[in-house]
Amino acid sequence: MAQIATIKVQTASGVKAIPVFQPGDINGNKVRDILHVSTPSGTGVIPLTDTGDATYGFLRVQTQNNGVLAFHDNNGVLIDDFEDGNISEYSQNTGSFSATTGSPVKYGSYSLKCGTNNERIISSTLNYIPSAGDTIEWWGRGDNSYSGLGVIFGYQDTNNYYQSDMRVHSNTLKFGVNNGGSFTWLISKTVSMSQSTWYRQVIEWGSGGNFTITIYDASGSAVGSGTATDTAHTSGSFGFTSAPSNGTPSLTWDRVRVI
Ligand SMILES: [Ca+2]
Ligand SMILES: [Ca+2]
Repeated sequence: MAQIATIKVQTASGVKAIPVFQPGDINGNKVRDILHVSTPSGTGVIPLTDTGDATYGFLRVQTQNNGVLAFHDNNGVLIDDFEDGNISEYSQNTGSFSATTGSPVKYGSYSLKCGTNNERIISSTLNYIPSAGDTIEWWGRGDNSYSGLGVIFGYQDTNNYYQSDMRVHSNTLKFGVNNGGSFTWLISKTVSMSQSTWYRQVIEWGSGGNFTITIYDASGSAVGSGTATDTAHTSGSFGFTSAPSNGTPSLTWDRVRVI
C-alpha cells in the first residue's frame, strides 16, 4: 500500500500533513474512492463522497461523528458552481432562477441565471455555508441595462440577513443588512462596471463584524471596494438575489467559494 499523496489540513494548532494511501477504487453510488490514512491510533479509512470536488482542489470527507467536512487547501472551499445543473438545494423564488448550460458560463459547463428583478433563492444545505471569519468569492455579470445582482448570507429569515450586490446597471457596489426587518445600506459606492463582462466580488467577513468588499475584473485588478462594520449576524443560510430594476434583467452567477 503505497503513499500516493499528502493532505494538508488546517487545524486549530496549525497545518497538519496527513499521508494518504490508496489501495484501490470502490465504485458505489456515493463513495468512489477510499483513502487509508495514518491516525494516532492506527490506520483509519476516509471515504471520498463527491468525485466532482477534486476538480476544485478540495476534499469533502464523510466522518464518523461530524457529518461531511470540507477541507480547505489553497483553492478554497466550494459553496456552489451549479455544475449539477439544478437548484434543488434552494427555496423561495426558485421559478425565477435556473442552473443551465449556455453562454455565459465562467467555470465548467453550467452557471446560475435569472431574468426577473427583485427575486432570491436561499439554501442551508450547500457543500459549505459561510459564517463570520470567512472570505466569500463569487463571479457575476449583467448582460443588459437592467442588470444588478448579488448574494445573500448570514440569512436567518426574510427580516434578518446580509446582502452584497454588484449593480452593473447603476455602477454601484452595495452592501446592506436587514436586522429585524429594518434594512440599512452600509456600503453604497460608485464602481464603474461594464455590461456583458465578468466581475469577481470578494467579501471579507471578519469574525468581529468588520467587512471589506472588493470587486475585481477578470484580469484580477480591483475596480472598487468599501468597508463596513456590523455584528447583527454571524452565520446563516446562503443565496442569490436580483436587484430591483424597472425592466427585465439578464443576470449570471458562477463559482462561489470561500477562499
Ligand atoms: Ca444544485
Ligand atoms: Ca459553473
